[in-house]
Amino acid sequence: MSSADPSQRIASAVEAALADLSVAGDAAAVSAVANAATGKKGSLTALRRSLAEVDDAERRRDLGALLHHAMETVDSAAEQRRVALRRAAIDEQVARERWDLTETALRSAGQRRGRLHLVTQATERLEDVFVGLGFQVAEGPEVESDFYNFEALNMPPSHPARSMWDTLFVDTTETGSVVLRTHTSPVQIRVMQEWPPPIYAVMPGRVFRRDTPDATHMPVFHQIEGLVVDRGITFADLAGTIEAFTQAFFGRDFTSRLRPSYFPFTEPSAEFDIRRPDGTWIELGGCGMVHPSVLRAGGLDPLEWSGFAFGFGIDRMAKERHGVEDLRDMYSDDVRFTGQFP
Ligand code: FA5
Repeated sequence: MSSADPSQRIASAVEAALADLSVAGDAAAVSAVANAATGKKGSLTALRRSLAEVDDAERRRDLGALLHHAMETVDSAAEQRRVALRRAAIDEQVARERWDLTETALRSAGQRRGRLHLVTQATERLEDVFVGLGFQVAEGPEVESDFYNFEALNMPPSHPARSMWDTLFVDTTETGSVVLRTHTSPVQIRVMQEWPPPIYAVMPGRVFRRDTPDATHMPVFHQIEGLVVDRGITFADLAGTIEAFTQAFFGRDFTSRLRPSYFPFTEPSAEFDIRRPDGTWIELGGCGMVHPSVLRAGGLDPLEWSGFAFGFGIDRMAKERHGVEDLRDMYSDDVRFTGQFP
């Protein structure tokens, strides 16, 4: 060790590091100061390396202990500074986002205090659009039997298409006989069984799937089913209805397309996408001509009646309409998010 007074140099290095730490303004600055003292090329590390030059074994041991303590002092001061900065950042955020309900109540006295959820607003608007096109609104149960959710929709037990829906089963004595409905399509059967044709119906409601939440998926979400049964209904009626609906709901600068697809309960089947004004597409639902077996399950003669059906995801429609990037935001109940919408 070259200096005449190494313990003095250790003390000064610690003092300088502690002074710098006390004014370090963020985590990066704290790490830089700590590194300059105890890092690979740090001042204290250099002093420790030069201990080898001290001949007196006892003095070398004393200086080693002193250095060890000095490095610990700097590292622990750095950690304390990091904790203090984190705490200050949290305090600052809490102060910034403080929400005084008394102020809110006073400010909104005499004004509207709340609003319907974006998905409820979308559902009501969808109903309005379809009622305007001559449809009636129907509803069905959220807890369904296997018969309505699958079998009557042309999916007998062990049909591979059942795996298209990650089903949540209800625990009953007869395993697999009761499900949380995976789509609104079972309401097609219920409507056919109850209403004599011609049928022009939409059926909105909540559906359930074992889906992991992400920007476009929720395990609990909403669909609106459409069912038309009449004489001489063709695929052109389906395409025309979907285009008319797209423009009525999203505006004239949106358009729709149908892509060939497969659903066991429609034949032919298609996926329904809309094109946003920026030219990008998003899938909103499935549709097709009602399968003869499904008409029969609903008690109708497929030689006399034909029809089309569709099922759209309402949450995705609300997301598109309001330019929301992530479906999960719509369920976060965060006032900073909900407050943005009229
Ligand atoms: C069906 O559920 C069919 N029942 C639709 C149908 C009805 C086809 C009538 C033919 C005739 P699919 O699984 O593709 O199809 O879901 C329809 C729409 O629901 C999707 O396009 C999407 O908009 C929405 N959707 C599906 N899964 C989720 C989810 N986990 N979260 C949010 N929306 C979803």
